[in-house]
Amino acid sequence: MVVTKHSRPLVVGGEQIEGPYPVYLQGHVQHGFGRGSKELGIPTANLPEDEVHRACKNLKTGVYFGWAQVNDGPVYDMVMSLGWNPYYKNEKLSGEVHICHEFDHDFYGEDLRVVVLGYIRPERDYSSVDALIYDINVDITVAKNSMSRSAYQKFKLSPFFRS
Ligand code: ADP
Ligand code: RBF
Ligand code: MG
Repeated sequence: MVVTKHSRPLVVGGEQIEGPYPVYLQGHVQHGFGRGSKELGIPTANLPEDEVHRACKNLKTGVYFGWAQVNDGPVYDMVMSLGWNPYYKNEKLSGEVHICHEFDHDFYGEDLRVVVLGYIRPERDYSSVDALIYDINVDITVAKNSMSRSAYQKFKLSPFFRS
C-alpha cells in the first residue's frame, strides 16, 4: 500500500481575529479516556463535560488553537481537539487541550483556562496511530505559526488569565 501524507497549510486564519473567536473556556481538568496520550508525547488535559457542550454551541467539532493557562502559571500555546475522536470511535464528546510546554507534573483537578482563537482542521479517522500523531505535530506547528501574529499575541495578556 502506498501511504502519502497530504501537504497542509502551515498558517491558518486571518491577520485579524473574527467571530466566533475569541471563545473562552474554563474548568477543572478531568480524567480522560486513559489511552496513554502522554506515552505518545501528546498529553491532553480534558475539559469538563458541561464546558465541552457550551463550547459546541459556538464551535463545530474539529481541531483548534489558542492560549492556555493552568492556575496562575504562564500562558502557553495550545492545540485542542473538540469532538468524537473518530480514530477511537468515542461515544462521548470530548474537549482535550494539549499545552505546548513540558510540565514536570500532572495537574488533574486544577484550574484550566483556554482562549480559542482559530480553527485548524476537521477531525479525521486514521489508518494508524502514527498517522494521527504525525498530524497532531503538524497542528502544533500550525498553531505556533498562526499565533505569532500580533492580533493573536495580544490575547496572551487578556485579563481572563490570572496574573
Ligand atoms: P487522560 O486520558 O487522563 O486525559 P493523558 O495521557 O491525556 O490522560 O494525560 C493528560 C494529563 O497530563 C493532563 O490532565 C495533565 O494533568 C497532564 N499533562 C502534563 N503535561 C501536559 C501538557 N503539556 N498538556 C496537557 N496535559 C498535560
Ligand atoms: N482524534 C481523532 O480521532 N482524530 C483527529 O483528527 C484528532 N485530532 C487531534 C488533534 C489534536 C491537536 C489533539 C490534541 C488531539 C486530537 N485527537 C484526534 C484526539 C486523540 O485521538 C487523543 O488525544 C488521543 O488520546 C491521542 O492519543
Ligand atoms: Mg487527555
